[in-house]
Amino acid sequence: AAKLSPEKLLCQLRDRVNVTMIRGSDGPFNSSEWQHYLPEKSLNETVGRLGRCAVVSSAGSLKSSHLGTEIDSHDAVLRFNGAPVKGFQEDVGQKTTIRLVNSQLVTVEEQHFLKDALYNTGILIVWDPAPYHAEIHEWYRKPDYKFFETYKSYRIRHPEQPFYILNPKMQWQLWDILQENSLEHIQPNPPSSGMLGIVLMMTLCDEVDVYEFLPSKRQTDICHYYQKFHDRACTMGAYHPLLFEKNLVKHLNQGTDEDIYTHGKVTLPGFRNVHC
Ligand code: NCC
Repeated sequence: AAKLSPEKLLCQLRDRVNVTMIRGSDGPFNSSEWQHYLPEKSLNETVGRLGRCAVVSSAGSLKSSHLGTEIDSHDAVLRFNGAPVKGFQEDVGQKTTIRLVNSQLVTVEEQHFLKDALYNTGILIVWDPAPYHAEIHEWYRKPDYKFFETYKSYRIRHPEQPFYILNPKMQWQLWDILQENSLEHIQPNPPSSGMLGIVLMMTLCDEVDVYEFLPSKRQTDICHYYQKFHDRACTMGAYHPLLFEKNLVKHLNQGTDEDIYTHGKVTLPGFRNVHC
């Protein structure tokens, strides 16, 4: 399998990865049991048209990066899971426009998720690993984590905060493209929150700067910038096909290698600026 050119690859991503949120009109969410839980406005209506966006990975290499001001200069900032800003502004900034969380966090860390003020800023989006190319109904009956009840509890506590459920179709549409563009066989696990978030922002923004997804000279075995925990798998991947994701993002980078080395920064075009 020969790798596609960056231009062709961008077209594939634009045309084959359908980034949508579950709407109240989508079965099985159109039942009385779900009435009023899903946001009425679409994500597009909620965020509007975004110019320059930043995606901030949770990597340990953000530590001592002093990237905070640069990150906050973007029109919108995407963060992941429990990644904090308080106490870390200097390195990661303080703006949070969207927070993408996995369903494991929402269920296993339920009490934190429902009570920690960290989650009350910006737009929340939750995603859950679905079976390969499963129909929404099949996934709904057997989600990887049973996060639906906690989702509803959160919506009752914070009815004004936009909180979406990512349509699980996109994870496998994206995985297929990852597989087609790598020489090795990839284990059939969904992409990481990081990769899902990058493609999400490419659909919403004119331009996307991604920080420390491709590690800079500060690369470290420390998993997160906010914890003392060491694990190489955080950067290289274990469950998620992280290494393949990073190769793909490197291939698409429109910035310089110098920017990767010094800032851990990759620049990608938004899909509305991709012409096929
Ligand atoms: O660690 P996590 O990821 O929350 O990180 C978010 C995204 O940042 C990128 N990353 C992170 C660390 C690192 N050293 N290098 C990186 O490039 C990755 O793209 C990653 O996706 C996840 O993807 O949802 C993940 O979530 C955690 C965990 O569930 C949450 O933090 C909630 O506690 C997973 N860890 C475990 O299950 C132990 C992780 O595997 C994937």
